[in-house]
Amino acid sequence: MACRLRVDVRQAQRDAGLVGGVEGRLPGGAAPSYDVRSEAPREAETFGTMRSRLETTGLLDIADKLDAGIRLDLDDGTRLFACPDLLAVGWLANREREKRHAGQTFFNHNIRIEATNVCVASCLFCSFARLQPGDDGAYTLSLEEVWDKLRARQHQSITEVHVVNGLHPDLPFDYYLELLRGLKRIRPDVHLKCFTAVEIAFFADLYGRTDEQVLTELMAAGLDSLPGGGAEVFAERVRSKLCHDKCGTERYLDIHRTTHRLGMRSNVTMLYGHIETAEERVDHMLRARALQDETGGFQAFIPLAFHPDNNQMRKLPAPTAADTLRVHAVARLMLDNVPHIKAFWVATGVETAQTALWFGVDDLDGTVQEEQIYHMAGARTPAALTTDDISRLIRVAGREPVERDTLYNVVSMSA
Ligand code: V47
Repeated sequence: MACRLRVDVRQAQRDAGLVGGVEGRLPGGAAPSYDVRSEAPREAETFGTMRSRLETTGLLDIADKLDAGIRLDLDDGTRLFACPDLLAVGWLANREREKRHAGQTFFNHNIRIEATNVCVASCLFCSFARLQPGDDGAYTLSLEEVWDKLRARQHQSITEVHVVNGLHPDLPFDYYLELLRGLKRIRPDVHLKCFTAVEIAFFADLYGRTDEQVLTELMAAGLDSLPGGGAEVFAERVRSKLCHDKCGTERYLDIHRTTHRLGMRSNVTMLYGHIETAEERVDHMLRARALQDETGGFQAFIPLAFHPDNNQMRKLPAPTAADTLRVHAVARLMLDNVPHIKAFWVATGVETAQTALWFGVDDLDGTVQEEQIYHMAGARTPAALTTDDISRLIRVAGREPVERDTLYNVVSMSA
């Protein structure tokens, strides 16, 4: 359906309640001014135009639901994915973003450590894992090598270390406990966001503990929160095809439930742009939303753009920028109870992440030094960004940079 883009300024002003009784006259008799210096008519114009545009694209009932604080459901979500008017979807998401955060855009100063890529799981999308310790490209860092990565950055004001590993069959549990203790010895103030729920499940099975025991022991050693990795797509159809031999959806969610009960925060991700349908994307978001209703422990939802290089799904094309913008926007609209929608710039590309700041996104992750999972899967994004780079990207996009720590305490507003 074609969009009606012509601006009916008078109708817009009437819709927005800005025009008094006399046709075409503002209260006091002044003719309406469309000068750039006059904000109210321009706002009214935007509002009225968007209402008619939403009506044309069939999204007006969704806009009304959002205004009334009524939650969107599976059908609403799939319609948002099907709607050809990407800007209308983005406009709705941006409204929700601005209600929560105005123009503020968060990021942190973090490094990534991937201590081993040896992994017993055979996820089709993964370019990072090596099945056996001796396989070409397989590596496992010694604890000293892990700690050296943080020591080498003593001069940097890093606030977070994000650790993600393969599922290594032979390392003792002590390796992970010591890894955390050592990082805290080097930088007691640094936040350790380590091990996906999939790794927690693997540790529990390998070392004969419950998920809760694993989490408790890791917390005692210095773990502060869990990253959102390993969620992929919750729908069983997709999960059984992509990653049948790792922790399933219910256990993933239950580990986050336990994490929150133990007092830690976590994130939740969604790997998109491969074989999943729009319904499965929305279903994924709804399952995350349901757990968030129970616990309130998720800080951010992070859509992760699939990268096809060097893995078993390499015949698939990578998701387009338009799809990326839409996924983030729909996430903002569906996940009314998750405070932050993060664009992981390493995966989306810097330019698309920057644009997404007007499509529901309020967080850009961080400096992400030393990332490998995406770069091995063909990401052409820089190896890292500085805090100055990120601040500039945000400012140039017309948003306000806020350096945060992992728990969203403000580190610096003038970053
Ligand atoms: O779980 C692996 C994904 C995840 C590919 O919590 C791939 O703040 C695309 O979870 N193409 C790990 N994605 C990264 C992760 C993450 C990233 C940023 C922030 C946070 C957070 C968490 O990377 C895996 C998997 O879903 N992944 N291979 C690939 N070829």
